[in-house]
Parts: sequence; structure tokens; C-alpha cells
Amino acid sequence: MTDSIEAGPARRYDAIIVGAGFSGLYQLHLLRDRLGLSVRVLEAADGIGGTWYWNRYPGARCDSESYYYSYSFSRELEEEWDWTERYPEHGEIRRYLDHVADRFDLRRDIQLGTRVAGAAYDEDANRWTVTTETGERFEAQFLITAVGCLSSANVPAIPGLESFSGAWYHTGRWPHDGVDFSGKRVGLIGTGSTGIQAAPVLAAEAAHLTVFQRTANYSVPARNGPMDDGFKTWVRENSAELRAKARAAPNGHPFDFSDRSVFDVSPQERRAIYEAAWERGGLRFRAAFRDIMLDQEANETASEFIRAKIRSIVEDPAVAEALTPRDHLFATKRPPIDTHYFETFNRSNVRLVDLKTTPIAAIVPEGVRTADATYPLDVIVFATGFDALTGPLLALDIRGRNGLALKDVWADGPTSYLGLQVPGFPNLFTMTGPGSPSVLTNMPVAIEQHAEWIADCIGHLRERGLDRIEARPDAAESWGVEVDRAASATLLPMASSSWYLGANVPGKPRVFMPYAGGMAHYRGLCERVAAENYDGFALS
Ligand code: N01
Repeated sequence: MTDSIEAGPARRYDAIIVGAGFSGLYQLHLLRDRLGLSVRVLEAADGIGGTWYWNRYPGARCDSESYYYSYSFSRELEEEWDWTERYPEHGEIRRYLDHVADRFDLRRDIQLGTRVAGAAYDEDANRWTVTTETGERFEAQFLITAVGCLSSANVPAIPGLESFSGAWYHTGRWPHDGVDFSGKRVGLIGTGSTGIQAAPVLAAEAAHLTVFQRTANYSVPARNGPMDDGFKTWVRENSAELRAKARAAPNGHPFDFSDRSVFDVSPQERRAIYEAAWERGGLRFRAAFRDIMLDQEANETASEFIRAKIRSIVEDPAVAEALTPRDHLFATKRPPIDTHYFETFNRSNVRLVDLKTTPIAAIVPEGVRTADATYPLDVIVFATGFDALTGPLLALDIRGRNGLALKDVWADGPTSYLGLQVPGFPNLFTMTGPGSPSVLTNMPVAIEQHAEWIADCIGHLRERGLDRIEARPDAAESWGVEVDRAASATLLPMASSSWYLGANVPGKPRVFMPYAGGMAHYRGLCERVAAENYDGFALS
């Protein structure tokens, strides 16, 4: 429900949370129901769900498996919710989050249809004033951003888009009524996780699909399917162990990384191990050997295995070659998983356009014009990703001490302490912010850890009669060094076109943004900081 809008005095709360996705819902529950704070959640969308409210494109489902892409904080919640598929589809995740909102009576403190336009800190009052696009004002001691990492849609500035005579959509802003593709010539721009999920479904629905690919991508079969009763029982019986495993894992997934090196086994054994991982499917392909993400030569064996799979699946050798990634190693960009993506290019109604050889020159009224041809289209689907991690935060126009603008502090890339706080912005917490593991993990694990740490921190302040916490500049500087060190210890910074580095948005600083030191290690660091009286923060 959207409250009526009235100009006037600011409404006062202990805490404002921006966003009502996985992060905002749990943070609200903890601050209100555990600490007894008055809390208002401001959400731009007309419904809860965050990323799952917006991403309703054909084929949209989670790449983490349903039984652990969910909250772990409530055993009862876990007991009463039944997932239907190995990878939950977007509508099912929305139903789950709606259920969570009802079960914990969260809706009464969530204000939908309310887009935050600015947030400014008043040092004397020690309060944040949050202003919405319609001019509503809210004041709070604590401001918590729960805006997600991938919520600022990136629609590339291709000349002529406004002249296109058909319809166009960005996957992250998908119409709720869906789009009827029957009989339509569809152009899909982008072959990241989203484009790779959407292409097979679009090909099946549309008269014709043209996939415009700038960077060829690796993908492993998801092997989606229904959750059968036996598997559901196994999950229920082993839930505590699975959750503990996810919490102890570097990436928040409850699967074991092999302790074998690629070079511990013969080429035949290696091939058999990759084959088994390919058959099993999913993101755990990376866990087949311990050094895939650490050693270039080791990774090359995985990369080459997938390249060979592409050649074996795609019938036209020229198309197979164009689909074969050669400019980056497997999983140095976020690895997609798919349902018949490469097979889609064997359909007679699907064409691949390799933008590396023939870049897009313009969008024209009848379709997309590349360097050497015009492709007539009725619909263009932009699966062109997001202004990741920093985009959603900078959109809030956050101003800290003395009017300090976050966009100025981050002009050369994001800085933070633990990805949780930025010096100069007291009592502002950035859930899953840049500098934290966030997008390198199974997100609910990272989200729960941040929500709990923030709630404990605010509880700590209140118990001691303190009312301000702010990251110290020296702590943020050291953390920046650690974020760089952790990234450099992996192969992740090697993919020069990765959104982890901001490379997909023209003009964005090239800085590796998430913390690659591993979720479990990070959790330990955060716990140590809290135990040592919030070491690195100034409390007053
Ligand atoms: O976005 P992307 P995404 N002209 O940035 C291309 C999460 N996710 O929405 O690689 C032509 O990965 C771009 O090309 P290039 C997941 O974390 C999760 O697919 O920059 N092409 C690339 O091919 C994922 O990583 C799930 O050369 C242009 C594509 O568009 C993240 O979201 C599902 C272009 C963008 O790929 C983002 O994925 C889906 C241009 N001007 C996504 N600009 C689940 O788990 C960009 N491209 C459910």
C-alpha cells in the first residue's frame, strides 16, 4: 500500500531502510522485531521482491539452487515452504518473499511506490533526512541501503534507439503483463547470464530470433528439473548441515570444492571429472578442482573443455567458432548456466551476429544496423546488464558530513570499510555494498550476514548509550588494499570486459569492486571487528 503523499514535516523513525528485497525484508525484521526500533522501508517498486520484482524476462530463474537460495534464519519458515524446481523461477521467488513479508508481518512498515531521490546527514542532529521523488521527507538516526547490487539497468546509448518503430525492453525492467513474441522478429542484445537464460525461451516463442553477441561466453548446463519428494525429504533432513556448509563455504553455496589440483590427475581422469561435473550441471562446475579459479593453466583446462562442448553441440562450425570464448578464462566473468543455450543456435529461426566482427552502428526505425547489414526487427530485448554495485547507491544522491557527496568520494571507484560503511557517512550502512563479497556469493548468505552484523552493531550502540558509528579513514584505506589483494590472488580481475570491474559501463572507473577473499573468511573478519569493540570504526 502506498501512503498518501503530503508535503510537510519529516516523519521520524529510528531507521530508514531503502529497498524491500531479500536484504530490506530481513533487516526490517531484525531491527523492528529483535531491537524494537521504529523502522520505515522505502521501496521504489509497487511490490516487494527487489531484483525479482523487476526481472521477469522469459527464462528468468535463479542460478543458485532453490533449497539454499532462501533465508536460513527461521527453521519454521524453512519447514513450511516447498520449492518446486531445482532452480526457482522468478514468480516462485516473488511468492516466497511475499510469504515472508506476510509471515513476519512486515508489510505495515514498508512503503511501496516510493523512490528515494536524496539522503543527507545532519551532523548536529545526528540524523539522516531522506527525500523521495515526490518530496516526502523522512528522518532517521540510521540509514541502511538495501538496494541490491544489480538494480540499475544499463541500456547502452546506441544512436537511433528513439527512432526504432518496434518495441524495446530491458530485461531488468520487464513488463508485468509479459510480452507476446508470437510471430515477431526479435533481436536480443547481450549474452551474459540474462541473455543466455532468455535466448532459448525467446527462440521458442518468436518467429525469429537474432542474437547480437559482443563477447562470447562460457556456459554450463543448469540441469533444471522438478524437486522430487525424495530430494525434498533429503533437504529437510539435512537442512542444518547444508546451511552450516553454505556459511562455511567461500561462495555461500553448500557444496564442497574438490581438494584436487587439475594437475594431480591424468588427462583422462580430468576429462572424466569434467564430464561428470558437466552432467551434474550448475555453478558447482567450478568446484571440480581447487585451482580452477586460482591458476591460469588449470583454468585453461576447464575453459577448453567447455569450448569443446560448444563445438560438439553447435552444428554449424562457423557459428560454433563465433560462440567460442577466447578472450577470457572460464568464470573470470560471472559464469552463466543455461537450459539449451548452445542448442538454440541449431534452430532454423535463430541467427547469431558477432559484434566483434560487425559492431552495431545504430538502431534504425526498422531494426539494428551493424557495420555490414541491417537486421529488421519487431522487438529489441536489451540483456545488457547493470551499472553494478555502485550504480544503485549513487542513484540515491547520498550526502554525508558537511554535504560530502558519495559520488565525489567514489569518483575513482568505491572505497569503504568492509563494504559496510564509508568514512564521512556516519550511521549509514550499505548492505552487500562494494568491498563486501556480495555478488561473488550465493546472495542470501551474504545478505543475512550483513543484516545480522548491522543489527548487532546498532544493538551494541544502544546498549552502551552511544549513538554514532563511522568507519575510520585509515581502516577504509587498509580495507581497500585488502580488497585489491584478495582480487589479485584470483584470476577474477583478468577478464577485462567484466562488470565486476565496471567495464560494461562507459566511463565507469575500472576497479574490482566485490571482496574476493571468500564469504567465510569475510564473516570471520567482521566478527573479529565487532568483538574488538568495532575496531576500525569510531563510536561516539
Ligand atoms: O548482464 P551482463 P546480465 N552492445 O553484464 C552485452 C546476475 N544474474 O544481465 O560482455 C552490445 O553479465 C555484454 O557484452 P560484453 C549475474 O550476477 C543472475 O546478463 O560487455 N552488447 C554482455 O554480453 C549476472 O552476471 C541471474 O562485451 C552489449 C551483456 O550485454 C548479472 O546478473 C540471472 C552492450 C551483459 O551481460 C548480470 O547479468 C541473470 C552494447 N553496447 C543475471 N552493452 C540469476 O541467478 C552490454 N552488452 C537468476
